[in-house]
Amino acid sequence: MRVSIQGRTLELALGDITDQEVDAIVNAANSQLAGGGGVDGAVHRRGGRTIMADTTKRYPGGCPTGSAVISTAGDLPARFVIHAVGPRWGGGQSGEAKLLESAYRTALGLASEHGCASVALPALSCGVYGYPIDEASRIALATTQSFLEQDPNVQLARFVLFSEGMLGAFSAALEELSS
Ligand code: AR6
Repeated sequence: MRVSIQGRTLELALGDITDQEVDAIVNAANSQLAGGGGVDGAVHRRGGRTIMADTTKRYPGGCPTGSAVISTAGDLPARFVIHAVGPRWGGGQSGEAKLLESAYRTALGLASEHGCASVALPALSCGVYGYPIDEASRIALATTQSFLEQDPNVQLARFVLFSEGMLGAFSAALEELSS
């Protein structure tokens, strides 16, 4: 599914984010930038050691929840990896929605600052961090839509979802948002 936003494209795809041939892929990182499972595991496995070497050198203090940092993409087909730290779901009363929104907004802003025309994003916080998918998909898409409305550089934002179920949830949210 794909929508056009002032000539820019917001699309949904099923697949593995590490296969994406785009300028930047967004990683679902933790605040220590220590690596882990899910998207993070795949990024470091496929991208090789230079990604961790670069992030450790440039961001020794890690990255706060709700923010993002940028590194080399190592052996991945992308030019950059943007490590975004979404919140752990704790019931919804701990500012999770604002933190998830700012993780996406910061990641997209870094892509723009680095001249990226195309960005692939995962469903931040929807795996190990346990964020309810319906709520997370609405925040992810609304934040990206409003970013694309204002940003001059990013022409394509592609959410890469890992299962039919996730793709269905994101598709329903995107239909709701664009109706
Ligand atoms: N491509 C696209 N989506 C994927 C892939 C992939 N290769 N692998 C998993 N997903 P998660 P989080 C989906 O757990 O919830 C890590 O240990 C997955 O099905 O990667 O933000 C980090 O180090 C889910 O829908 O990220 C952190 O400690 C979504 O991507 C922590 O997990 C996000 O799942 C971050 O947890």
